[in-house]
Amino acid sequence: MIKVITYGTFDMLHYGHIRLLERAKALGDYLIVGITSDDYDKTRGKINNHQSLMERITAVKATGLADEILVEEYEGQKIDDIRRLGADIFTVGSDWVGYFDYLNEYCKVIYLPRTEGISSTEVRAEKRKLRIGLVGTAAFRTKFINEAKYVNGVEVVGIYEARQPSEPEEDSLFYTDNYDELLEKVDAVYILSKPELHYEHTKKALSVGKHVLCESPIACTGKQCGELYDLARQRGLILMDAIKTAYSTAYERLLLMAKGGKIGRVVSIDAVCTSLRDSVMSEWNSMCSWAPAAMLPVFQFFGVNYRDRIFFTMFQDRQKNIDAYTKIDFVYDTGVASVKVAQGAKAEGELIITGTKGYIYVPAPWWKTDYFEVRFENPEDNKRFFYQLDGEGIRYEIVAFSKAVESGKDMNYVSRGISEAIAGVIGDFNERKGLIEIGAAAK
Ligand code: C2G
Repeated sequence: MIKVITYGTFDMLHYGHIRLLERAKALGDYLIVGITSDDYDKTRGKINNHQSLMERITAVKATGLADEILVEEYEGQKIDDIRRLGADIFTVGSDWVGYFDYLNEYCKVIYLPRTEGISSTEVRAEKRKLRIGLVGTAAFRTKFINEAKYVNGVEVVGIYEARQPSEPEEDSLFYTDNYDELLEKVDAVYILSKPELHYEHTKKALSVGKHVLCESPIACTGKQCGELYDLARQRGLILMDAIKTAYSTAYERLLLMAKGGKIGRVVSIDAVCTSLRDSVMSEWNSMCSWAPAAMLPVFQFFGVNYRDRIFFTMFQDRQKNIDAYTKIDFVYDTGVASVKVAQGAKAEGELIITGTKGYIYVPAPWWKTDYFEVRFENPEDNKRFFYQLDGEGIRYEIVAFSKAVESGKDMNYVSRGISEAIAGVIGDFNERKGLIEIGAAAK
């Protein structure tokens, strides 16, 4: 019996894939098909898959061409599989010519002519692109524009800001100082204006039927934030909180490990986010710049019903509500949390989750990490984890947003409850509720 093995993503299965599988099958008597896992595809830069692994497996199975299906999860697995399963022939489309010659050491390698004129990318592209408009000026606007280029089915088409930019980021983008004009030309907006404008910019977009991806805080009180989520739901629109940390695979996995009891019972979470910069110029104070990301692990692990919360703040400019440094202590029934955020001070930007059996350590900059460690009393038991993170997580955030818009289902990377809780903390800070001032303000 001649065993043939082939691999692929097989997203949005089309006749190019099927013809490959038919010819692969004809090379022998038994066809094994390896289908790439979502994680492995992310690692190799394929972030636009529309279908989950299970959907892709089901589609390949339905062709009746595969005698056996396996999941490809890591670089180099092909060698393991070929040896373990005794494959006689490895085959793949001619777009990979030369790439798999190294497998000749283990079995015969055959490249089959690729079917021209069809690809998963083209199938995905047939869907109308989601036109996104950017609202406001912020340092990371350019990052968003560049990251969106990696996402199929999405295009940034224009920018609204009160004053015309000195030099546009891209000639292809239209610029306007009229928000209504931008809203007429887009399907969705990404809001990165100064925090106190988020509520009105979001409300206006939702009111005219546009989906919203908004930098956190979405509003400056929990009540206003809830009102916006209600409006989005009533209008059948997506409102998503753009905390890029939530879209980092490493961050997601470390949280699952903490929840799964890997380090015992979690008693405290300590998060530090600092970056020395001119808050006044950027119009974002330390709290708005960093507290949403810093509070995310606290709220996602301990929840939002804390017993007590205290701010310790050193102001840079009290009148302008610019804090140079703020420490927030949360007290829960089952643990405590401390969040330190600063643009007028510098500290190690790490995240530590303390447990009764060990702890999770995420080195700086933890809020865009691809790496973390699980550490125990005996260092020999320590484990290290790495998960690819391209573009600081922004492109995955855009993928999640476009999928939510297409499916009409919020993927809940940042839940409504957490979004509201973040807005509530910002609101309490602005009203100085439970705030102890430290140090003398500059003025
Ligand atoms: N294919 C084809 N004709 C097309 C499109 C794809 O023959 N028009 C072939 C590809 O060459 C590949 C298989 O169909 O052999 C699956 O294609 P993809 O799902 O795009 O998989 P790919 O990313 O090419 O993964 O380790 C991964 C695999 O080796 C290939």
